[in-house]
Amino acid sequence: MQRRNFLVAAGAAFLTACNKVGETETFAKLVEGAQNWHRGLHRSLGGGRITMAPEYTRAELSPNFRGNGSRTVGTPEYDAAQAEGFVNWQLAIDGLVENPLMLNMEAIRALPQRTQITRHDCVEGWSAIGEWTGPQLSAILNTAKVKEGANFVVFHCADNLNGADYYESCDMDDAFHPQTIVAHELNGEALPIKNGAPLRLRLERQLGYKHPKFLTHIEVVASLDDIHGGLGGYWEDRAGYQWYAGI
Ligand SMILES: Nc1nc2c(c(=O)[nH]1)N[C@H]1C(S)=C(S)[C@@H](COP(=O)(O)O)O[C@H]1N2
Ligand SMILES: [Mo]
Repeated sequence: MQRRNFLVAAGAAFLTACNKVGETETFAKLVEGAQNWHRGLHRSLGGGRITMAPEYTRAELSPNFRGNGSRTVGTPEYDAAQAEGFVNWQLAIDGLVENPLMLNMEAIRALPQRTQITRHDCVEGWSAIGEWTGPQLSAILNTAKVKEGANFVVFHCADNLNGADYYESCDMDDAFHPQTIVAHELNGEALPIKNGAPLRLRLERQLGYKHPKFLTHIEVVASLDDIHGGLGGYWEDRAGYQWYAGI
């Protein structure tokens, strides 16, 4: 699979483009969601360009995908959840949505799945190629039905790193991007602890710190001002990292 950039000129062209990346099933839902979210419809059908992150082959997989930052959550609750294979792990979706959701792992796995082989680039100067599987965030958001006025999606995590809860956020373009998935598998296996078990976001057009691990709660908001330090992410609040970390 090579890099694909495509120009979206009309609904038909969008459908073709979606078929190419295997999005047939979610296309109807994507349009439905975009209609709920008028800015999305405008951008996707009004001549905007959807840029895909490069995808790779299995031959290019890194033999070992390292764990960075929090390599576990390290609480008794997390250890207990791990001991039972995360069967009772819950992902909450709320905020500016009509139908707040509480999804367990079975529900996450029951959604249409996307698998993608991508390169992860950390600002600390290392990269790794991994194969990630999980539902598209768009499918989850369309089920929850995003309300008008939503501008950002916030991702809350179970881990506390040096005294602060890890969290991240993205705009609605990235939230509804086809490659933005809630991954529960790496290289065909359940997500390892060090890589964020049981759920971590893949936000493929941005740097490593924008891929929150140990996901517990997805919150749709109008503004990031009142979330933790107000700058949209753990590293943004603490170290001045860019909120939009495009690669
Ligand atoms: N919850 C949580 N998510 C996180 C981090 C973290 O410390 N906690 N570190 C980030 C950083 S800086 C990177 S590079 C990647 C590392 O992902 P990996 O452990 O799968 O290599 O996770 C990101 N997501
Ligand atoms: Mo990183």
